[in-house]
Amino acid sequence: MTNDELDQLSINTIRTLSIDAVQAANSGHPGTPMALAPLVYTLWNRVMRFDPQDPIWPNRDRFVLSNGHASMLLWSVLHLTGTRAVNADYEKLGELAVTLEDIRRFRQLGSKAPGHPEYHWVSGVETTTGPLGQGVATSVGMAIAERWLASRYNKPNFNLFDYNIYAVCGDGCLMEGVSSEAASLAGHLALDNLCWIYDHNHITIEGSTQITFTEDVAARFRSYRWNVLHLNDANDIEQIDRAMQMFRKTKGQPTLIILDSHIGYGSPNRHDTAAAHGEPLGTDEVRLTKRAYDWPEDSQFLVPDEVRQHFADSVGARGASEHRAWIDLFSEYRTEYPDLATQIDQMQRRELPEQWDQNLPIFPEDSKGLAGREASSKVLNILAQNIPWLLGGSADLGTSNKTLLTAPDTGDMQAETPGGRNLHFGVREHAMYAIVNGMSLSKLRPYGATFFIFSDYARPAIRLSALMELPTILIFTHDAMGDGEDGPTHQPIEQLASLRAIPGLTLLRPGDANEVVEAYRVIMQLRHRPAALVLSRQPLPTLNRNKYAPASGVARGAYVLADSPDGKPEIIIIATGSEISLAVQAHEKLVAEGVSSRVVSMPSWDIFEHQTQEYRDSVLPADVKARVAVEQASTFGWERYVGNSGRVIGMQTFGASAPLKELQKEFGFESERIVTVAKELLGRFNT
Ligand SMILES: Cc1ncc(C[n+]2csc(CCOP(=O)(O)OP(=O)(O)O)c2C)c(N)n1
Repeated sequence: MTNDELDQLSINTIRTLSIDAVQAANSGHPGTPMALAPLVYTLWNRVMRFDPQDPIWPNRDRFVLSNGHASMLLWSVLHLTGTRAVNADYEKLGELAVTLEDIRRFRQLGSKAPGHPEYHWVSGVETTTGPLGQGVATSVGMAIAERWLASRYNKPNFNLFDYNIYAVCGDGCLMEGVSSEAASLAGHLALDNLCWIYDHNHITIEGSTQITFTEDVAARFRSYRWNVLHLNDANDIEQIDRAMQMFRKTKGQPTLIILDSHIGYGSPNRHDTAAAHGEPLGTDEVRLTKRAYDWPEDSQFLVPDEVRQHFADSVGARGASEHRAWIDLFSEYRTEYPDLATQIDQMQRRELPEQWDQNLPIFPEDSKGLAGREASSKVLNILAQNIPWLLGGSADLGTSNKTLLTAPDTGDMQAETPGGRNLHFGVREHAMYAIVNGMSLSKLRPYGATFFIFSDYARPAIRLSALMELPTILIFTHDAMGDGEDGPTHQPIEQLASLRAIPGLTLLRPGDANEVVEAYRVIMQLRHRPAALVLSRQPLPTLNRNKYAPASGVARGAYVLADSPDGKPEIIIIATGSEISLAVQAHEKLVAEGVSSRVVSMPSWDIFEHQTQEYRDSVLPADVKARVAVEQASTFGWERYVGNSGRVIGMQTFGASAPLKELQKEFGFESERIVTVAKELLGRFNT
């Protein structure tokens, strides 16, 4: 068999596996895998540095399939390369990441060939994709991370990090705003390790892009300062190969390759968008298509032995030898730079350096207190000194979010200083969290910050962080009505409830400076969960922890902060964040009046839900039915803790523009109100 024939056979194997899998599942998109098989084949077989025996080797090239609906492309190459599985502890397992049986069971429960690429589910998947635009935006974070790692850890004669990031996308990805935000930043940062390949097929689900998307994409990307290449034949693998070489030679700019293609290439019905896009081809057309590919018409899930061998001889052999060379290089590096090597090891396993929490502050009692964001700034700067790979920034609100690192060895990240640890994301919240995801996938410990209200702008990326089980850190300040005069557009109401609804996201709303410290202590130890830290803009009194329970209770999600002298409360006041001090004031008044009151500080529902039933019952005894929850946000969801006979002091409407004091009065966030509600519940107050 000639090399050309082997190329073609391999490409058609990817195509027919995709066709058969979609047909068997009776759902999925066969058209795009058929058209992009030559691209993916060329990238993997000729270009990418990837060792199928160890798909998490740190210096591998990254492949992101941003048009995740074409997942069969990825399942095919992971299978054909014989990529091995790893587990959540980054241990290599002997088995295949994707078996032929998985492909036969494409999109079925338990299959390692699910509908879309899923990071924590299938080894070899670099990031979860499917919501269009996320993959390409995330790839920018991967590119930032590579530049950062190279800048921090490469030494003369030790090019430990020099990998590239390839992301494939379609019209959908480039229509989504998040890709524009991310591309703009990638151009600004001159990320020349980043290559997006745009499948330019003029088709989305509703039909021709003539009805929706007629802009000049090339001109747009040139204006973002990208290098733009145009290929007119998606089947010409030599052309694709040359374009990849040009990308690798291009310095100071990311590259966009616009690849003209025809969806469902080879299918007789290829201009019927429904058939080629969102639906299986149907048995008759499958046969005709296989005939057009010169493929045995009756075969199913056929993988010729030569094709497996060919993948092993090309990407497999190349990856293995490059990986071996890297291991040797790293072991010499370890001798010369043991501390840096240890850092790399720890980072790869998502472990923390020893003494990562040394010098964390303890804040003394202070009735005037400290804003949540100020306490956060102090803690973050200390953690940044202890954890060299902790880095991040804000979407243009760093001075308000107080996330700027001022410690030595931080500095700004810009194109010419890629090792900086203060990122400037610009006013791009959505891309910021997608980029944070990409950095976390690269094993850095990134945070992103903005006002809490703008979490809405970033929710799809936050959701993916949770789905991927990434330990990202989302810092949100201005958590309630603290920015009073800015008014209802800036006052979060439903954001706490809505982020609490995301499975796998740990949300913490600390109530004073010491709770902020403890919240960070919890967050830093998370290895497989994102955390949202929700902080106040305004000062919050720092509680006297000799009088009240220690803030270490934060680690349990909720704890008894103040109790009735006999430990047998008749009423429980549950509060979070800025409402903690109100709850404590109300408690003191109630106790003075002879009411047995308890205050529960509940910074994290999520963590509390993970405690034993026994602990939860000890904090919220079932027989105490008189309960008041106080939180300056939507009351939605608090029923679960106050029960049918409890009350919630919260928000039923949007806020308003006025000084905070007036808003607190207007909306009833005053200790007197809590006292009144408590007495009403106990039937001791005649309303
Ligand atoms: C954010 C988002 N919106 C909508 C969809 C549903 N969807 C899946 S594929 C697709 C069309 C994408 O078109 P294109 O990117 O051109 O891919 P191609 O037609 O080339 O496969 C849409 C709208 C999605 N996956 N994500």
